[in-house]
Order: sequence, then structure tokens, then C-alpha cells
Amino acid sequence: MITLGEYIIEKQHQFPNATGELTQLLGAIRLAAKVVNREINKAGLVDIIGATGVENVQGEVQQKLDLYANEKFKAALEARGEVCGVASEEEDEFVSFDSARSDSKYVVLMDPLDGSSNIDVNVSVGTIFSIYRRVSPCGTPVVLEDFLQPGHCQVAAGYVIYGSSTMLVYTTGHGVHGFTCDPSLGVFYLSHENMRIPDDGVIYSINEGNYLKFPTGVKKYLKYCQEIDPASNRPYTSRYIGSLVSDFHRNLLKGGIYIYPSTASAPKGKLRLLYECNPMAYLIEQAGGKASDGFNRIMDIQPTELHQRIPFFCGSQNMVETVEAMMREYSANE
Ligand code: AHM
Ligand code: MG
Repeated sequence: MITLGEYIIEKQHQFPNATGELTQLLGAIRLAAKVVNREINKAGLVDIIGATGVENVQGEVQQKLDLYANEKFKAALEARGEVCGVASEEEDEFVSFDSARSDSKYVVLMDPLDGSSNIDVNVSVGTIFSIYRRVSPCGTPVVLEDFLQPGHCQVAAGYVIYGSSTMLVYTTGHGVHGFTCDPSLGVFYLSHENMRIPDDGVIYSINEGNYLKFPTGVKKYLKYCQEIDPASNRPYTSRYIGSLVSDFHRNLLKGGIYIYPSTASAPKGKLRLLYECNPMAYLIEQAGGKASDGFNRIMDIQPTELHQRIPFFCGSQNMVETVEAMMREYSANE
């Protein structure tokens, strides 16, 4: 039984000149995850659920647990001094940590509680995080450019899924590893080392209610998924929880594709490049899969704003390539 803490320290040698700061940082995330997990498990019991009525920068009503998770992760990341700034889906602007150590070089971008509209109905939710080295000099306040880095600059990324069991899954560029929390001890144990997504899958995950608003390439791909062709295991199975971390986690384990495309009413899609798509893209590539905006690799996109949205196609390599081919074929006419 290897714990998350032991595993991270054991793998520290993978980083030349490692100082242990990233190890400490991941430890802070683990701690906040446990605190948030405890609160989520109580969601049906205490009067903490329900919307606060405050809207976030995207104009969506925040749930109380969103705010709670945001505060806990921020506090844990600030406490030890390794992190000099944070950008969060729940904050309009990035936050600079004045108390950071003068040599602290990491910034963290996060969606502290993704899919939180699912909490009231007891559906799994998650925390998504992404870690970069700052580009501005250490010892000065962080600047916007520290956060607007393309995904291929990520040092680490991961998520916590608060599901039927709670898991923390992360990558530092050396594979994807999953740890399951033993609730009686509050300890994450290594349960899924070196996770690999199959090159082909039979699951497609998309909010099909928006079908009429999808680009033609996506419509064609959905019809392809539904065709009968036993040789390629079609028709595929449709599975959509509406909670990115849960849909992603299932597809990672079983093979599949998750799509949140542009729609006629949301031309840039719904998901955020920095808080959701980049970390998931890093994880899926590390697991042997692919992530794209339908045309380009997600991690090569240069962000221009903190809360930028982007269409998202993510999962088994061959499935993503098939839909990309259809996007290319039909986009010229739109
Ligand atoms: P959120 O960050 O406001 O929780 O929104 C992100 C969520 C994802 O978890 C999920 O995949 C998607 O929104 C579902 O959106 P829709 O209800 O439009 O299908
Ligand atoms: Mg989100």
C-alpha cells in the first residue's frame, strides 16, 4: 500500500534539481481535497447546499460549495509559500499571494468544484487543477502573463473526483496516476498506476440536447457513432453525466470521447481553456489520448484571457481523429 505522499516523494528524482516544492504543492492540494471531500459528503445533511445567488464572472449562479472549495484550496495553496498566485474559475481576477516565499515560482489555475450544479442531486463532482512555473521574476507580484501560458507549459495537472469513492488523479509529465481515498483513514492510496486510455473506445459523451445547434462535423460524427457496424463495435454507447470530471474519468478508464463543441448560441463552447481543458488535455495526452478544439491541439493554443472558453474534443486517440476529420471536411461550408 503506497500513499500519495510516499509516491510523490519516491518520484521526485524524475525532476532534475528538484527542490521538493512541487511535492509540497501537491501535498497542499491533497489536504484541501480531503477537507472539501468531507464537506461534500455532508452536502445532503447540513444546510450548506443551494445557490448563494451570487453570480460568477461567467454569469452563472454559484453554489455554496463552489465558494467553500475555492476558499479551502486557496488557503491550502497559500499556507506553505510555494505558490505565488492562483487563478480560479470562481474568481474574476487572478489572486497574488503576498505571503509567498521570495523564491516561490509556481502558479496554480483551478476549477475548485466543477459540475457543482450536480451536488443537489448527489452526482459526482470534481476539482481540476493545473500548475505552471511563473514567467515573471520571482519575488515580484504575479502578472497576467504568468497565467496566460499555453497548456504545453504545464508542470503538473490533475483532478479530484468526489464520487462513489474519492480519487486524486495527477500527472507531472511521467504518466497518469490515480489514488483512492480510504475514508476511514483519510489517506489516498495508489490504486491506478500509469493509467492508459485505449486508442479506441465505444463511449461518446456529449449533451445531445443541443444537437440542432452543433457544427455539421459534430452532427455527422454523432450519426457515425450511431451507425450499425459490428466490425468497429458500432453503434457506440452514449454516456453523459454532465460533470466533466466524471465523464472524463470514465472515458479514461474505459476508452471513449468527450465533446463539448461550439454551438450556435455559444460559438466558443462552454468549457474554459485554462481551468478545465488544458489540465484535462495534459492528462489525456499523458494517458495516450488526444485533446483538440476540433482542429488544433488544445495545449498549443495561446490563451488570451483568463476565463476564455474553447470547444473541447477529448479522449481515445482514434475517436478524436475521426471527429477532427469530419470537422475539417464540413467546416468550410459553415
Ligand atoms: P461548471 O464549471 O459551471 O460546473 O460547468 C462545467 C460543466 C462540466 O462539468 C460539464 O461537462 C458541463 O458543464 C455540462 O454542461 P451542459 O449542462 O451544458 O451539458
Ligand atoms: Mg467548471
